Amino acid sequence: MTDDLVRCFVCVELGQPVRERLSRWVARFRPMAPELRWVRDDAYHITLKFCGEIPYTHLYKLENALEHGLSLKRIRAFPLELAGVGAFPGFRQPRVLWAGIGGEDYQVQRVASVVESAAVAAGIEREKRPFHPHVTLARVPPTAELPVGVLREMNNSSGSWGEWSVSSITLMRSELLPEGPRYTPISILEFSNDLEVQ
Ligand code: 2AM
Repeated sequence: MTDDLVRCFVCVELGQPVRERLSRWVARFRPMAPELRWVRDDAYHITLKFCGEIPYTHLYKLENALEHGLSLKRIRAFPLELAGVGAFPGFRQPRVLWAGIGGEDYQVQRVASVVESAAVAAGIEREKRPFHPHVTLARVPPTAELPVGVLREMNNSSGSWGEWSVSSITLMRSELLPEGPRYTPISILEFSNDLEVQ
């Protein structure tokens, strides 16, 4: 790895009460499945775009393109609900366990599409897979025996962790450390709260 590259992604951070409720719910299952790689609750987020390792010059371009895109598309604060659990690619052979979005997700889809365009404008490769908003809770190591009972219980007991107002997105640095990834905000891009002129 060279010094002038930065591994980063753009995400939505959770409202604190929602993060705490989710964390308390997850804490019930963690001791039942220590073989899973559980994400620390302070690292919970919804990834909008994973940029990979990019040169710092791209980072400045990305920040500018994000600001421009959010303003051009008139992105304003919107409510988002966190509800329900799921697994990638599915519960049969899960690799990732996640919490999902309740109700309509078109607002977050719209922000993700602004972010994708900004990233492409900044020279970052376009994502080919469809965007599926989620908060990763745990990863299942390939060698781990599947905690089928825990998965079933998680599935049966999940509900809504509440709603918060999304008023910004975060450009986050990710450092891969032996003890797990460390995420540090590089910049927080606030949505404009100008009133629409009727
Ligand atoms: P996830 O949201 O499903 O956990 C930082 O690594 C974030 O970027 C994670 O939240 C991760 O996925 C997401 N991400 C998306 N594509 C990735 C990739 N190819 N490698 C690493 N992280 C990726």
